[in-house]
Amino acid sequence: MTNSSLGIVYHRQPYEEVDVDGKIEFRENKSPNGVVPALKGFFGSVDKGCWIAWKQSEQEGVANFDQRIEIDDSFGQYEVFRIPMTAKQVKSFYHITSKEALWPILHSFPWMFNYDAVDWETFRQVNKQFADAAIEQAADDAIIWVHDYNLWLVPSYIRQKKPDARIAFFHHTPFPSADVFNILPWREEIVDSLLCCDLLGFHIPRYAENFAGVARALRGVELGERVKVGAPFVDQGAALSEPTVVQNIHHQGRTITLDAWPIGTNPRMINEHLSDFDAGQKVFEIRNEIGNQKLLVSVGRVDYVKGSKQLLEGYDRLLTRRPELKSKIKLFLVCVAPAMNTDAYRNAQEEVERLVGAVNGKHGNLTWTPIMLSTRPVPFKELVCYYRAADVCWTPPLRDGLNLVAKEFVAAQNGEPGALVLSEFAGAAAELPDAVMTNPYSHDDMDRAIDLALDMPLDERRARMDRLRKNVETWDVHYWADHVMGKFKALRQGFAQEKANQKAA
Ligand code: GDG
Repeated sequence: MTNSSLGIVYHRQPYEEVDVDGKIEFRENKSPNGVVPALKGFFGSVDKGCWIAWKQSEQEGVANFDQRIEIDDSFGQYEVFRIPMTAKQVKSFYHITSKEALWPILHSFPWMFNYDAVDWETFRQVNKQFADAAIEQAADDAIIWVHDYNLWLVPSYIRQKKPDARIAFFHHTPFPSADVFNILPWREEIVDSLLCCDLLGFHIPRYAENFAGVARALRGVELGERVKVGAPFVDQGAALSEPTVVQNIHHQGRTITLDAWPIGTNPRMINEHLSDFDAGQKVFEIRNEIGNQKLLVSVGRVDYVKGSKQLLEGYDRLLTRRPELKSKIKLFLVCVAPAMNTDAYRNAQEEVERLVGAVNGKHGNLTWTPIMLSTRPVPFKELVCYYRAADVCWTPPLRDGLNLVAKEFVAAQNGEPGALVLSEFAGAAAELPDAVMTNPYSHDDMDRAIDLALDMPLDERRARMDRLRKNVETWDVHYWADHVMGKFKALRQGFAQEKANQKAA
């Protein structure tokens, strides 16, 4: 039994395991971007931290590896507790239930919802294993911070065994409206579990409001104070804007704090990479190779929610509508193939490859290829060079919790006058109003937005990028971390007060 003061419950391990001559070494992730480093950063501010994740094993419930390991890296010292899970459990819990049933609902794609393959009992069991591990690792007054929808049931299992636990939860995805969320046949069990939390975090006010609506419809919870939405959010007029947001929910004698605050990126780290001699060379090489063409970049995982199909169709229309752009423009598309071997993801990848082939075949010639596609991950240090060299970053997800790529592009431009074309349905749109907004569901609007970005006068591009950069630099990953730590502090104070009141009574 350990006694961590912060337990992060996230399904993936926070490092890379490398086999060096038969000995396993734990190394920091090669990509210093995304969610994992943002979360590891919290270990620098607590006495003792622990991370709970799963690791594949041969036999159910039996670990053929050390379950608990100590990590000492640039983020600090912390423990990692690994839950053994068989390939069959991972397939059922993650690839099927999480990705084929829950993900499409969260992203408002109900027609992709695959109910028949779901084994809810396995989903429950896996969530219970995570809850048990968290209870075992965490000190009595620890904050247990659970991440994302694949661990939705963890809070209720913790609360059942440890009624006075301090539980926080963060959603990285959108939270849909009740009309869509209620398609889930397990909706009550999920909402009851989320109502076991003390703090529920979302990227933007719209998602917090959607959750409040679901909880009110299903459980008749009482909504607490509503406040006006302020910086960094757009409070009206945008697809994801909300003028006010509810602060807390009261249910069965407990108060659940709702928090809407978006993760940021790390502009300092990005610009440190870019100030390396090698990075400078790479940016120079990219620009040299591109010559007088305009470079468009688009980066993301292969996923039907990310809008790659809409992007490629838009690019095809652009080259058809404006043939004078041929040989004057190039799209670098990073669409990393998923490890998942499910129909939906295989189809999405095949579609991207087919469309890229079709556009290159239709518009390209011996000396000019309109699209350069990478389905392999590009090392982050190289990726930021493309962000810096690009004229336009085209990010048209149909739905996205936030979208860190948009913020990374802005950070990497560091004063260069590139244009960001961003879907109105990415959470980041609620805090980056100076992007060229686009509605990926409308051909006309996609066409308007890419034309606007390509033809925008330098002064306007510069002015927009300056404002975008100010937002991204102000509301960065450190700001997010301080914000969350502030919420944790308030939670701890609330608990201490409650205990004092109980004692006095
Ligand atoms: C989920 C939510 C939410 C991508 N290709 C490469 C690469 N990446 C990195 C990017 C960025 C990260 O992956 C992607 O982050 P996003 O936020 O864009 O999207 P998701 O992976 O879907 O993340 C999302 C996020 O959680 C945080 O809460 O914003 O809405 O879906 O950091 O740079 N990195 C490298 N090579 C690549 O080829 N090295």
